Parts: sequence; structure tokens; C-alpha cells
Amino acid sequence: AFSAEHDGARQGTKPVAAEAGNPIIKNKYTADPAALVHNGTVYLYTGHDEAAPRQEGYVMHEWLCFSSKDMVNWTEQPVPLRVKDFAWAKDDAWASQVIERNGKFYWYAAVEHGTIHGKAIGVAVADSPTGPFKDARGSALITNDMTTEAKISWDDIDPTVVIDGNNQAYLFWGNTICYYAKLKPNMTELDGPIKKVEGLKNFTEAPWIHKRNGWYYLSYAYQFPEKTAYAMSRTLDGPWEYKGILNELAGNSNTNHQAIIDFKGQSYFIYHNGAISPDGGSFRRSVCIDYLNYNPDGTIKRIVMTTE
Ligand code: FUB
Repeated sequence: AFSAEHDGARQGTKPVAAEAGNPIIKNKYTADPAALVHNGTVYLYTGHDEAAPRQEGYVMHEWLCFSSKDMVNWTEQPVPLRVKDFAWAKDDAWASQVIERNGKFYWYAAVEHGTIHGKAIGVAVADSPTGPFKDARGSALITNDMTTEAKISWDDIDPTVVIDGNNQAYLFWGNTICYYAKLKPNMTELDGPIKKVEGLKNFTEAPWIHKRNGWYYLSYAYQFPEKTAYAMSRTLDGPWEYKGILNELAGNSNTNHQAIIDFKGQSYFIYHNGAISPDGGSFRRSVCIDYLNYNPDGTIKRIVMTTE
């Protein structure tokens, strides 16, 4: 994996003599990472895979939060959000992302809706990155009947949120089709029509947007089993230019789901695999972290997974 000593040396800070070994969380199964950097701390939000050994299918009722000041030592926080915190939801704590705006923390999460067939996206809010989080609307922000073109009940999943240079927030999400829409400044209502992202090759799910040096990067799960690919654009409305595979298949999991952050001068690629022996797999996944590096033209070097 990566060494904090290396980071410490680069930053001129005191080195931490520890090495993060992947997977970074070993005492429970974690999936679908999203990360937020706030006040010198990284908050890692994950789903919690609770399927029994050899059980097929997702068993996911809650999300977890881990914090770190060095990307090596992680502290598990009390469970900050459960499906049952959304009274209108039935089950399935699928992928999510937390973003900060004006001192509040908004958590966008995919779940199975209780009464409208299919997956839906809710938003919870808190005054702190570790919660407590509460349903911010009392109803879903996105439901399956708002997007009918994909003709599947699980296309409204995997939210990612970004705020552009004009303070305009955008929600991106999807499976098979990548959708996006503007959000009102309150972060809890759509502000305009739902549109489709064009130009992504073999988009499956798991969009994640990050920005660097005037470029937006949209990374996503590619094909199935899932690799990670990415596209670049100067604006969130596109045009997006497909740039290729960012990460190959990660061991023993048919899905992948990435988050990309910068922390203390280094970029990180956070993803999951199914590598914990003997029971890890597609429904018992584990979050991993590796370095992410750019080429001089802004394209991203392929990730070297330390499990490779
Ligand atoms: O964890 C459930 C689903 O599997 C997520 O929403 C997808 O991104 C895939 O990882």
C-alpha cells in the first residue's frame, strides 16, 4: 500500500511510521466508498456489506463512517445513518456521498423505496461530518418514475454531488444511463430538468466527479464485471471526452465503486475489492486505497493497485 512516511517526508511534517495495508478496514466488510476532506481530516463513508459467508445478494442496512488524519490510521465513528432514518425507504443502503455546503453536511444515498417501485435517492443533513444525520426532506429526491428511459428499476442509484465555480450544485447518478440535474442552493430540491450525460463509453454505474486545474473528471464503473474508466470536460454540462480505463478489475468483486480525493498534496483512489480471505467477494467487499497520479497533460495514470 502507501506509506505515511513518504507523505510526511513530502510535506515536511513528522513522519508516521506506519504502512496502510489494503484492505484498510479489516474487521467488517465495507463497500462503495465516498470521502470528504474537512478541516484536515478525511471522512470515509462506506456501505456495510452484511451478507453471510457464501450468501449471494446484497445485505446492506446502514452506512459507516471512518475518519483519519493521515490516511493510514482510521477511527470508526458511531453509525451515522441507517436506511430506517429515511421513513419512506424499505432497505438497501447502497452507494452514497457526503458534501459540505455553508457549514452543513448533505448525505445523498441510494435506497429501495418503500412504495414507489425501484431504487431512489434520499438526502440527509447534519451539522457535523459524523452526524447525527436526519432525513432532510421527508421524501425521496429522485424516484424511479422520474427516469423511465433505462427501463430498469435500479437506474436511480449511486449519487455524486459537486459544486461548480459559480456555486451551482449538481447531482449526478445512474446505472446504464448517467443522469444529472442542478440542485437548488438548499441542496434538497432539483433546480431544473434531469438530463443525460453523453460521451461515456460502457457506463454501468458509480459516477464520481472531481475537479483539478480547470478540468472536471467523471470516473465511473465500466462494463460488468466492473473496471473503472473516466472522462474529462471543461464544464459539468459537457462535452465529456472519454479518456480510457483508470483501474482494472479489482480482485474478487464483480462491482467497483471509486472515490477520488486530494489530501495533504497527494491524490488518492479509494475503491473496493472482495479480497478478504476466506469469505470476501462480490457481496462481502472491502475498501482499499492507492495513490492516484496525473500526467502533465491532466490525464490520469492507470492506478497501480497494491494488491496487483
Ligand atoms: O453496493 C450496491 C451497489 O453495488 C452500488 O450502488 C453500486 O455502485 C455497486 O457497487
